[in-house]
Amino acid sequence: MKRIYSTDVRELEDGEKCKLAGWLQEVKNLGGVAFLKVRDRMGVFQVVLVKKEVGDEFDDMVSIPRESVVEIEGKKQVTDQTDLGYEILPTSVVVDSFAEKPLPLGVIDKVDAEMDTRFDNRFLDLRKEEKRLIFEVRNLLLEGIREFFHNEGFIEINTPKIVAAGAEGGATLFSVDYYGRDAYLAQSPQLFKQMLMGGGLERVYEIAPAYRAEDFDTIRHTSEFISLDFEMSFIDSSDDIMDMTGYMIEHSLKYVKRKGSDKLDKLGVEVTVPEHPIKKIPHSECIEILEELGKEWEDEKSVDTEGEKMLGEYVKEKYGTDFFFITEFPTHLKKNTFYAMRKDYDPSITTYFDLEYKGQELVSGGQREHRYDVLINQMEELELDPDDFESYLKTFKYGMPPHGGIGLGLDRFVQQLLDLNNIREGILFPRDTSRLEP
Ligand code: AMO
Repeated sequence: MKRIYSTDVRELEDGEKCKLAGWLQEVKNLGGVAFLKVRDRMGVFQVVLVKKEVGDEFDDMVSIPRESVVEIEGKKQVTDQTDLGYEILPTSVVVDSFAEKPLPLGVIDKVDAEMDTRFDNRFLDLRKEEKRLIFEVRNLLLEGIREFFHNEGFIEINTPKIVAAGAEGGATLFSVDYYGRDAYLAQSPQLFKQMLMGGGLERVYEIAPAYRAEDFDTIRHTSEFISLDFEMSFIDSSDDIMDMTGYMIEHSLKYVKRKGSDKLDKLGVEVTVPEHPIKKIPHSECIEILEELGKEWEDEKSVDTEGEKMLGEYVKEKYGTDFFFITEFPTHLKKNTFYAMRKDYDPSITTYFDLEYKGQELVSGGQREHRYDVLINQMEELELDPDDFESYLKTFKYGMPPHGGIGLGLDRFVQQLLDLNNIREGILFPRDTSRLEP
């Protein structure tokens, strides 16, 4: 007999035979009768053991340790005593694998264990529905994003994650010994995306890991994150990139709402989709707003983590939205972005922007400088050696279209979407300053 899910049993007739399987969540032994609660991917079903009918095996069955994997064959019995509206009267209960006692982590405990214990035992942690659902929603988000790019004529690409030079500056590079040569883990696929614009691919996107040796632990940084990047050619300005970003966010959030409403309900999350066009606030104006809100700076005035939070609340209150762009980033604040196009009327301002979501940076991007001479000047100004970027720079010598793109932190998207208090909650196996296993 083929195994079916607990929810499929609803479709069966009263008394019909079926085979189910899952993890034994709980045993309630009342003496003459016992109830086994078994959990599969879809929910929890109840198996009724009547001692008179089961015979000698009854005692073995009621002593199967919690979280063992069991297969049950039997027949459906309609009842109003369980949420699913039925229970199973078994003809056989087979243990596929016994769970050791005690469990390092309680699966049905109401109170969560420490984060470290949970991540050390992630396989058990994920047996909790509210943890597993995060990844079901994350999957829907990815489906929605891919559907959007497909509709818009983008192709999905894969670029190297072992690279010769950093795209985002030296401070957060992870070194790799590459057959005796110096190499690094890629911080961003940006330079490759740009080379593909030189290659005539015009519209590309990638969803892949990016690596940053962040030397501090925060609730929004990890050493390995999934970067969603797109790049497009023949743009008029960075407005085209912001529009595309906004439509992508809108499409993917609508997709999640449409396909995952039951999951969002269970997680108690309401998703709001941004209206077009997403509000744009120039960086200088953000500083003025923060000054009015009473923010104080120790160093130079910029939108720091505290500022982002304050602006997020301000925009939510004033415009009723979770999203806004910070535009026109000053050149000197985007230190490593030698590739950023600057405003023609004022080179101290770039065409670069961030997209903020619930008071946290989600996206960074802008229009790239595609003119070879200007690019070399900008590199020299930042004291970068063009020789280190030779294979990248070559692309600009032989015909490069105006282009731009973004990088979006997918894990942050999940974090903010589901109001998770830590980015790690939305990552299966997070990597940070202390965690390398599992
Ligand atoms: P940036 O460095 O701003 O831009 O990164 C883009 C987005 O990636 C996410 N992010 C992170 N998420 C988790 N942990 C981290 N350590 C981490 N670092 C970054 C953020 C951020 O907004 N090359 C540009 C993109 C481009 O212009 O195409 C870049 O990587 O959500």
